[in-house]
Formats: sequence, structure tokens, C-alpha cells
Amino acid sequence: MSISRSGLVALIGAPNAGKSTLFNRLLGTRLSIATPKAQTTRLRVRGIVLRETAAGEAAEIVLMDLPGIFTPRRRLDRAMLAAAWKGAAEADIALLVADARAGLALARPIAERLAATTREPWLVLNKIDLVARPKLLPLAAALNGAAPFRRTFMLSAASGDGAEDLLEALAPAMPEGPHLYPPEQVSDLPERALAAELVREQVFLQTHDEIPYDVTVETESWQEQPDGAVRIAAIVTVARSGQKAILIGAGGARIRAIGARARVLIAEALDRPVHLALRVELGAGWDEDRRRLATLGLEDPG
Ligand SMILES: Nc1nc2c(ncn2[C@@H]2O[C@H](COP(=O)(O)OP(=O)(O)OP(=O)(O)O)[C@@H](O)[C@H]2O)c(=O)[nH]1
Ligand SMILES: [Mg+2]
Repeated sequence: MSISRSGLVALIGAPNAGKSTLFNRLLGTRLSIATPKAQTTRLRVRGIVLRETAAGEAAEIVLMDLPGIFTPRRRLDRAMLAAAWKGAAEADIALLVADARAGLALARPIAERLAATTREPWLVLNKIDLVARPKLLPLAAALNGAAPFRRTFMLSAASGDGAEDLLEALAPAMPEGPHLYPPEQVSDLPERALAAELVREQVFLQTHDEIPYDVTVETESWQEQPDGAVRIAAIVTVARSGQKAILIGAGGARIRAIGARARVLIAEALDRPVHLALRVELGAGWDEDRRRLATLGLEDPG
């Protein structure tokens, strides 16, 4: 009988390093939202890649996208940070994703802590499309001085350049064992959560300043329609009263634009027609509310 392999691979790094972009690239589908703004990812999302090794073994690579590592201020932030380190500790391989253009300062402290928390750290220098080649080697060397990285990769998650090499190396590095997911399953993210995330992505892209960080989105109802479409209602909660008016916009223009774009993306992701209704509400202090965070799968370590 041929050998089967299965392992958990965590993507850890500073905010905006490109973890979610890489996650989506390795998966071949856009499952985790990615935006130019820092602290986009809040959930621990798993995506499953099946891959045959050169030796003909069937490898299941369970990728785990994680929130970025940053200095926490709020309970939400602390919970995101705790989720990130817990993910790194659980994983068989922890990929430190470093923005090659941002340089050493952001990534080094994460590398140092990773050395103490994970069995098998690998380094991924991302965004090599933005950096002159001669700058990459010194950066890789410096980070390798901060943690005992078993392997180092240089790639562009945005263009896909180098991503294939990483998958090729990950597959045979997975521990021997049975697969955890049925072969057709791509993710552990429920469709309701994916819909809410795609709305939140548009809030990140279509608003400025503090608003993205002060917003959370929840799917409130999900109704199957006789024609095969789905009717989704989602609540967009803001933390401060002034933000509600800004998010709604003049005559409702902004929230309509957010909903229009999100609807198209949700329909693409679900591969079916979608009706989407958004409601904006004020939920002062939601980002400090333990129960609210628990519904996002986040837990404040205290
Ligand atoms: N040029 C270039 N841009 C990239 C690359 N990878 C990611 N980006 C961009 O970097 C920004 C951040 O990407 P994300 O994937 O959201 O970063 P992240 O590490 O998941 O960020 P958080 O979830 O906030 O921790 C986005 O605008 C991406 O398009 C890359 O290889 N090259
Ligand atoms: Mg992310």
C-alpha cells in the first residue's frame, strides 16, 4: 500500500506580509481575505491542498492562515495574537512569511520567538517582485541567524513565482498518517463565515482610517430560494456612533457599493446567485466583548 501523509502548516508573520495572499495562492482559490491594510485576517482559516510527492505518496497539506503579529491594544487584538501563536505551536511546520521589502525589523522578533515555539520553522521571503535580487540574500542570512530555519524560499505570492517550489517541498515533509478531510473538502470555513468575511473585505477596501479595524460582520440569516439562489442578510457592526453614518454614506451610497461588490464575490465563491442585504448597527465595545469574540472563534488569553 502506498504511504499517505498529512500535516498542518501554519502561516505566521507581521501584518501585511502577504500570508493570506500566499495561502490563497497555494490553495488555488480565494478563501482568506487579503487587502492592502494591516490586520486584515482575524480568523484561523484552514485550507486543504492535496499533492502527490515525487515518490508517489499522497500528501494532504493543511494550510492554516493566521492573523498577523502586532502589538495588541484591545481584547480583539490580544485574541488575534493568541490565535496566531497557538496556530504556530500546533503546526508541524511553521512558515514565517516575511515581506522582503519591509526588511529585517518587523520579521526578526517574530523569528526569534518562533524559534522557541515551533518544532520546524521554515522561512518564506515574500514580495520578491518588489525587491532587487542582491538584497534578498543578506536578509535571508540575517533571519536565519535569528531562528534555525530548516528551509528558505523566496517567492512572490502575488505573481505565483516560486509558489510551486514551496508546495513541492512541503508535500514530502508532511508526517506519515491518514488524511483528515474528505478529498473534496477545500476548507474548514463555513459558507456563512466566508460570506461575512467577503463583506468585511469590502469594508476594508472601501473605507479609511479606523473604520476597518472597528468593524465586524456576521451573517444573520441564510435562506435557500426555490430558484437555487441564496438570500443572505448580514449585520455590519461598528464600534463608535460616528462611524455608522460614514459607513452608510450619503443616501446609503457607501454601504450599497460595499454590498454590490461583496455580492458579486460571494456569488463567485459559492458558484450560485446571491441576494445580499446589509444592515449597519452600532455595537459599542464589541471588540472588548468576550462573547462576541467567541462567535468569531477568538479567545482572549486573559
Ligand atoms: N507586490 C506584491 N504584493 C503582495 C505580495 N503578496 C501580497 N501582496 C500584497 O500585500 C498586501 C497584504 O497582503 P495580505 O495577504 O492581506 O497580507 P497578510 O500577511 O495576510 O496581512 P494580515 O492578514 O493583515 O496579517 C496586499 O495588498 C497584497 O496584494 C507579493 O508577492 N507581491
Ligand atoms: Mg491575512
